[in-house]
Amino acid sequence: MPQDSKVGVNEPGKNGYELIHAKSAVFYDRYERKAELQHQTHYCPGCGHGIVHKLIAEAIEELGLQEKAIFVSPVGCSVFAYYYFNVGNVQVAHGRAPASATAIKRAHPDKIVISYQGDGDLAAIGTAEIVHAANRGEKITCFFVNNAIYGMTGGQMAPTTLVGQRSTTSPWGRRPGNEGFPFHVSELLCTLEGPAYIERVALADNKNIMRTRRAIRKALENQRDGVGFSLVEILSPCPTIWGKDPVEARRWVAENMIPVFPVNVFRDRKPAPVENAAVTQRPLAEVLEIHEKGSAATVPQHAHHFHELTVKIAGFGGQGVLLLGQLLTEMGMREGLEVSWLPSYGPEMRSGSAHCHVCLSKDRIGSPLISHPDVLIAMNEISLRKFAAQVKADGLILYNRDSLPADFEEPKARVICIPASEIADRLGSAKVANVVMMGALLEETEALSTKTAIGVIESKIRRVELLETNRKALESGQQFVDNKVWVGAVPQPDGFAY
Ligand SMILES: Cc1ncc(C[n+]2csc(CCOP(=O)(O)OP(=O)(O)O)c2C)c(N)n1
Ligand code: SF4
Repeated sequence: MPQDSKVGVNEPGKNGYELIHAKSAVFYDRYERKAELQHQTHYCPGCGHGIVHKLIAEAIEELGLQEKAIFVSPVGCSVFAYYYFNVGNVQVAHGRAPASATAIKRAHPDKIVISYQGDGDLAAIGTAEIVHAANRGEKITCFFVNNAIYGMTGGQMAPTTLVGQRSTTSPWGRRPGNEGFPFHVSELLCTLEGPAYIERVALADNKNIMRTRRAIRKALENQRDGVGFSLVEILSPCPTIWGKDPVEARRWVAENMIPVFPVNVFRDRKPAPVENAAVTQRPLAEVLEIHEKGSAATVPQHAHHFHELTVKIAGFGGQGVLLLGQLLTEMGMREGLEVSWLPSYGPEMRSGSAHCHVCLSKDRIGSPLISHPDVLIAMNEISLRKFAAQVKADGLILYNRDSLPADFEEPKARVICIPASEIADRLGSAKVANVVMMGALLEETEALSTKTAIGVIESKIRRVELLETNRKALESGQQFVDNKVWVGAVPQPDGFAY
């Protein structure tokens, strides 16, 4: 089905936040095929994906689900599924469709959420996602296209590759002693309590295609009727990688795949009683404490002198670098700004180096990645040396020491040295050095209000004595900047420097 060029609308949020249903600019507005290719897909001749697409599209149409359906596209040859289904479309990372579909379905229980995956996607990189979504009995529908190979990447062995079947990574043919046995997804999922319906079908001949058609329809009806997790495994030809013509490939499904992966209804039952004990669902906005734009909670009480303020916070894991970023984003959100927070840390998180990018903006934020921040908060020397040169020339660096390292070439950006860790120690908790820095940032930039900062801190910290230390830390950072000035400048009586 062609994709409508205008799928996006900005509608005021019914649940207390703004919903933006718009296609990312990286996608074609309309995917037009040349006149002679109007009735073709990008799939190879004889590929099973095209047939499965047609059967799913027919079922969606016949069941009247088009307006409700959300298709979660995988990584694999069917990566362009969103060009063929004129429904809601979400493209997800390799193997992650069941996890994303879970989130979408839970946020929108009235929608029909379809996870579409190949065998490399579902049974290799995405094994955990499908097993746990099935085990939780998520009320989604999964279509699992098993063509016994990685098609898109040129024919590597998949978990479902048959014993003796050649692939680029098993040129000798799959040997169980080396590569293990073909992986039986339907049988495996059938050991779990969660699934409501599991059937394996095959695109082996017309009779089997009709059976596939019925299974696909049933799996969608199940979701429409609120029945639990449904999965249809479809044995599917991949003529190109198998090195066969379309007719031979279909025959190969019948003669070689079905004996190993028997077609069967493995599970067909209504949800177990325990599933009926409804879990209370709260609206997403309420869980995330998101307030409707323009509501009293988000109307800025503070004048923001910037259009966009970008901050990079860097230091050791354990210095509260990531938390400081989260606090600033939360504050921005409470003051009605668009915000983003992007963390980055090594496998060692605690004690390893960590940094995060924070963006506060009056406009929607295109990318959370910040190459040249307005402000760098460097909690240690390594971070200063690593990131100082990235800061904009008219930017600001807050450095967690009382002076710059002797051999450090002063950057173009202004620098304020604040012994935040020492101040925090004096206050009785090394952990609040990040809040000292927050105080310094607020005082120097006036980007966000102190009142909001205190509100956010109060909502995050329950222990009274800790709360007091944090309040003092914020105040100390502010006072420090008030009384001190940046390196190399001449202090003035009013505390400002020129
Ligand atoms: C994280 C990640 N790892 C690896 C890849 C490369 N990759 C793209 S498609 C694919 C396998 C697809 O095979 P399958 O799911 O069987 O789908 P098919 O192409 O056969 O329909 C792989 C490994 C990727 N895109 N992303
Ligand atoms: S490589 Fe295989 S799975 Fe991919 S489009 Fe071609 S036939 Fe289909």
